[in-house]
Amino acid sequence: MGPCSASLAAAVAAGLLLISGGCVVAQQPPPVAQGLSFDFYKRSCPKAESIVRSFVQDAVRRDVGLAAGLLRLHFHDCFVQGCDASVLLDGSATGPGEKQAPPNLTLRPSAFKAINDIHTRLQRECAAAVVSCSDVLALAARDSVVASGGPSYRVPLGRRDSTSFATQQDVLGGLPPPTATAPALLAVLSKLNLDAADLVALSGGHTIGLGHCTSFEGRLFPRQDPTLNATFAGLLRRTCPAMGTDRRTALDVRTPNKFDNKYYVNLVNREGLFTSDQDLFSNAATRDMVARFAQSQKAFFDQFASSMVKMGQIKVLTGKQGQIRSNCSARNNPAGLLLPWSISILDDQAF
Ligand code: HEM
Ligand SMILES: *[C@@H]1O[C@H](CO)[C@@H](O)[C@H](O)[C@H]1NC(C)=O
Ligand SMILES: *[C@@H]1O[C@H](CO)[C@@H](O)[C@H](O)[C@H]1NC(C)=O
Ligand SMILES: CC(=O)N[C@H]1CO[C@H](CO)[C@@H](O)[C@@H]1O
Repeated sequence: MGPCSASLAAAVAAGLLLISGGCVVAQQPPPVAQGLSFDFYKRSCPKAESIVRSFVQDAVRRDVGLAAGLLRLHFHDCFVQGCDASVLLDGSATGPGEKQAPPNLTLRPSAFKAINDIHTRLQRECAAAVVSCSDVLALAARDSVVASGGPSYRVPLGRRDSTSFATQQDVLGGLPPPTATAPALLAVLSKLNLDAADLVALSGGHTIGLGHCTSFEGRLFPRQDPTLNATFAGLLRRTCPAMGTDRRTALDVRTPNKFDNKYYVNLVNREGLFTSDQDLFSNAATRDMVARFAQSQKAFFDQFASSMVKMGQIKVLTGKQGQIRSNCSARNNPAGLLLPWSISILDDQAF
């Protein structure tokens, strides 16, 4: 058995193939974090993956924008305090939580609702509190990519949900703004053990979905960003005629609802919507990879699949850490802990 057949076996096992010069080589699959596994719910909830998949397929058929909403929700979850479903929590112990921080103002309410609906369905199918909300986020993101025409990949499972809130500071520190340049983005990602290939591929998530004028108006007003394709800038000005316009436009001007490599074709044509997108082509460290993905959808899909598995394992809680929430929007009521309302109940009983 030569090196090609050995790597073929590994590649088939990982579900990732890369044809190169007649020899099939494996795109090195990212390692699976300790405590996670591909068959985590095999016994406790064997239908978990198919339930999420059919829900997402149906829901995206009805509302194509939901796919973008679910993909972005998983990204925001993972970049803030790790993939622990903290993004789903309403409020916090001391005031507004992760959901209420500025970058989250534009997360789609329909995506939060879909996660809760899927989780409720899973609780009905399997025992309560078996499948974590963070695993539902990871699966729903993958199935949204597939439902939009993108690559499939296997998702390691077994994440547990946070018992602690992320603060607004955590959100602002974890999520780079759309005005960030490539070096700034690389710095943010390197803290999460993600590299330049991960940055370029994951940014390709902007091949679907919408952005508000306020996220890129600095490239139009007061002066037009000279790196913006002038024809494209004219188009944007029709949607966003002045600062502060409350409207949205496609992130991918060519194929707004299809998960494909056109995002990179846009960048080559200087039609990236955000500075954080366009600078990937302006910057020498990432430019060649953008050009490669613009040429080869397969190269993009292979790297995207691998980078999503990496992103999906950022600071995961496993084993006895965290909890499995029974309501994705709220932490479980810790048994024996006196909450303000339980004290008042005791008061009523003349405690
Ligand atoms: C690299 C840094 C990133 C920055 C600076 C960034 C920034 C943004 C901004 C500003 C928006 C639009 C918000 C609005 O105006 O409504 C957006 C939307 C979106 N982002 Fe990112 N993003 C980044 C990475 C990612 C990653 C890694 C993914 C997923 C793999 C992703 C997926 C999405 C999707 C799908 C949307 C559209 C959401 C919708 O239509 O509801 N982004 N992003
Ligand atoms: C601007 O966009 C148009 C339309 O996609 C394209 O034909 C043209 O080459 C672009 N210009 C530059 C300088 O990239
Ligand atoms: C889940 O928790 C949220 C936030 O506390 C609450 O508003 C909602 O009613 C809960 N849902 C269910 C089904 O109990
Ligand atoms: C989707 C979501 O929860 N959005 C919230 C973001 O924060 C604002 C301001 O606090 C809330 O009003 C939204 O409901």
